[in-house]
Amino acid sequence: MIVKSEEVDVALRDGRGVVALESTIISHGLPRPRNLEVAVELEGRLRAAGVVPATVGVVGGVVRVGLSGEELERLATRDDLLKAGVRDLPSAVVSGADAATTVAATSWVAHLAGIRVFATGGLGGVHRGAAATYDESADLPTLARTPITVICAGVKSILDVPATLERLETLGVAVVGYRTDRFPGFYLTDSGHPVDQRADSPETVAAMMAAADDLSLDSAIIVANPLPEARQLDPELHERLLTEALAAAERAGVTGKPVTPFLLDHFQRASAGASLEANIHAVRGNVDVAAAIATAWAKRR
Ligand code: PSU
Ligand code: MN
Repeated sequence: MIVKSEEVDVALRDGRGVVALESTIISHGLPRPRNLEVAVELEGRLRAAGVVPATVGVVGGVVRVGLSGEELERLATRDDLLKAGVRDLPSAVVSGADAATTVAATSWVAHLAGIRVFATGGLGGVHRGAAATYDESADLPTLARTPITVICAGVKSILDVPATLERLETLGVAVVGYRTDRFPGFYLTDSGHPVDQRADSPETVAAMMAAADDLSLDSAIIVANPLPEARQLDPELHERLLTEALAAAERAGVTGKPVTPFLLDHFQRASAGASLEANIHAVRGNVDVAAAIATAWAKRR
């Protein structure tokens, strides 16, 4: 059901560092042709850091961990690609579909494959107005029951950030600031909210993972890694884009799964690419931290 690439399989058997990557960020989160370039670049960055990349996706109904260049290209260029959360996986398998996996589905599949570290851009979370719409990403409950360490730049500012932090607390998911006491705001260095756990080295994160195992916890650890201030989106521009994007989504009546891609796309077009550069920079930084954590984790074992 889950097929690992040869490279990933050998690395896991040899106890080498492996880092999972999601495919929704490629198919639905970044515009073409940048998306494929970034997907290839991220894999190269991990290899250069001495760890093996394991991009997760569904190709022709096969759930794959570690994609070939052709498979990556197929997921990056198909127009009608499904965005699969965990609940969508069985139907994608049975219908032989191609699908990109969200943070939730990627986490779950990586865990099943024996991978402990996963790098992405931003997590899904609680949407604004969720008290009325109930729109909360399945990323949250899935991370509550999946023992994986996810390195991200926080959650998109398009979400209700404090509500998302509350839900993570309720769900028992640890949120650790990486060299910071502030929860990052994805495009921004600081979301305006604190975190109460902190790690200053990859070894500390690996030690937390080991402690979580000793305590038989099966929830995820989120490592929140901020963009450096010099790379963040101008906070005033950010505020304006956010107001516009939310209004545009409401006018267009977008609800459900397309909400996140719609808002991200609006940000990218309205900022003439500035938000895209911040987004890509954040993912790169997360991949680098993930490589260091995966290496520290591999050394402990
Ligand atoms: N954050 C990004 N880019 C993305 C996403 C999040 O910076 O493309 C994707 C992730 O795959 C995440 C998903 O798991 O959006 C959440 O979607 P939803 O809100 O529909 O659960
Ligand atoms: Mn949703």
